[in-house]
Amino acid sequence: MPNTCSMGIHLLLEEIGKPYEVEKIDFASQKQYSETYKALNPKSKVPALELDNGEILTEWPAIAFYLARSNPETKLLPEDVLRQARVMELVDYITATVHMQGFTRIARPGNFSPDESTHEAVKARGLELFSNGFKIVAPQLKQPYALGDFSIADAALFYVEQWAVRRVSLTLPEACQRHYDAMIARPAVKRMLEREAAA
Ligand SMILES: N[C@@H](CCC(=O)N[C@@H](CS)C(=O)NCC(=O)O)C(=O)O
Repeated sequence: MPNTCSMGIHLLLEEIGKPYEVEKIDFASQKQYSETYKALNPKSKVPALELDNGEILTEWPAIAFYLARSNPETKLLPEDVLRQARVMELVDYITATVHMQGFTRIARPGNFSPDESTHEAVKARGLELFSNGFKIVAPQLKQPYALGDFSIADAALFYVEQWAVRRVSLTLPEACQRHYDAMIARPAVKRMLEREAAA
């Protein structure tokens, strides 16, 4: 689904540059809850990656880790184990906290409270958590990419920055804006965004 967290995985596939196929899971028609999709991914979430051997891999960090480790020539993960742990630390913070705790409250308040009268308050709390995430990440960012060299953490940071800029009109801290600008300039990011816009 364009403009969801799967754009980070879509971007990694573009960075790797090997042939892949995309199937749009249209949220407007609730395709994520269709029996066909649930047979592949009972969690009804994107992204899901079908491998050449037919296995289905889900969860953003697991998919990104798999893509990085199975394409070592692309250096999407550093070799040093501590640097690798630092990449996973940032990926986890973005996917589990900034996205799932912050942005999901804004996009899907019903997941946090069945009572519609509380939804504006849930969204406001989501915006606080989401924007606080950038404030926590910003001081640790290196240049030009989050941990110096480009890694899967940049694809994770990019998708939440894209939401901040395009979906909630949040002013990013300077270091995150600089990171976002560096990402937007990458040819693979441009290709991914063009493909998603056309989907
Ligand atoms: N923990 C999952 C979360 C994925 C997720 O929340 N995806 C959202 C899009 S950003 C989704 O598929 N939402 C569909 C729904 O909730 O109906 C991951 O890391 O991949």
